[in-house]
Amino acid sequence: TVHDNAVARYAKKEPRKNTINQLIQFGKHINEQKLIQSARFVHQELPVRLAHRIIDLRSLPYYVVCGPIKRIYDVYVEAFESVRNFRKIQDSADEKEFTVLLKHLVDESANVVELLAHGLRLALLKASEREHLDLDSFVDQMLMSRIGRRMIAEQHVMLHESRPGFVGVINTNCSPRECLDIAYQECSRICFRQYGVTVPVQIRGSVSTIPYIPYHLHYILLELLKNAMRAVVEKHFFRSRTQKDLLLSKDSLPCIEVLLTQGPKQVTIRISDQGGGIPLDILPNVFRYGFSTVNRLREEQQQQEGGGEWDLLVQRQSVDGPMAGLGFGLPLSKLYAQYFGGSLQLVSMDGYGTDVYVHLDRTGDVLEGVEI
Ligand code: W6P
Repeated sequence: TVHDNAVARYAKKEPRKNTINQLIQFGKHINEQKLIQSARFVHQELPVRLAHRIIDLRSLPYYVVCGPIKRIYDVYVEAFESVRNFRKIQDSADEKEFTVLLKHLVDESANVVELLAHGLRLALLKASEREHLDLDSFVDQMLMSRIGRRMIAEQHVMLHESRPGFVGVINTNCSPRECLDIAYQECSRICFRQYGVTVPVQIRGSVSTIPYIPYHLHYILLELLKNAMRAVVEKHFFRSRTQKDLLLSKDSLPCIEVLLTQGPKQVTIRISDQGGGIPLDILPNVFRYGFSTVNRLREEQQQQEGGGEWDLLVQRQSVDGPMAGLGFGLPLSKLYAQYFGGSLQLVSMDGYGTDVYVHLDRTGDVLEGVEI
């Protein structure tokens, strides 16, 4: 068909990657001409990046690309076509219309992570009967690429708005400390709603600001704090209740300790909890997608034969609640950290607690979406 050729043609091109500093340099002192240039870049670049993912999706086994994953495929092909078929951007009117299209595409693909999670669990269930199936690097690639596509689309959209301290979605003086405080407040609220208790945090050290996309850092910190709080609460609060020990008071829950440090090139955020650590047999799997849920799902399916497997998966997701971790949140946080040249590492102290190290580049000179 026609778009098969187009996909192949675009997939021959390499994505054009930017650094944060290039994006800032381009986006500051924005004017109409630069907006047109920016739109032209996105117009050319999005189909290239989408084409690579469309090819990837086609290379998966047939039984994987059905249900939710087929829907992702359709969304990508439709996005590919609508961007590619947009007329050559010549003036501000074209640029404005193109920006509207980008906003639609960003909104329409909001549920892709969810679809991917459901599709993956289905695929792993099906595969377990036939073959060993490892989709981790595929999912890494899908999500890393998605972070990039959304970044360039949202960056263009946001270049229309001027916010103090921001160039598009980039905060030129993003404060890790401020981001931590905000994430902690939110996490504390979520935790209190779920468990009726919250875990105190103790923050040491200080760092200067970095050029960064606050949303990325917020996602990482919220996810890590949720995991840490959940571990601490479940170890120190519930266990003592079931053993009919004295109920621990809120104050006796061990703090989550956060250390902020910086060197010439990196900022480091270390988050330490005393939640008992991660059992050694599941430690190798904490960055694997959907691993922790597969067995649980299989049992559930055996109990509840009939009914669409889909509905079951969707329900399952919602009963886990907002504190549920170790599904997609941790590997996705790692990708966000790696996206602009950082990293995320986890060290478990068996029976005691977990340290997570988040390294972030502070130079702004690392290309987006570094190879993984
Ligand atoms: C745990 C498990 C985990 C994952 C990520 C971050 C912190 C923690 N703590 O027990």
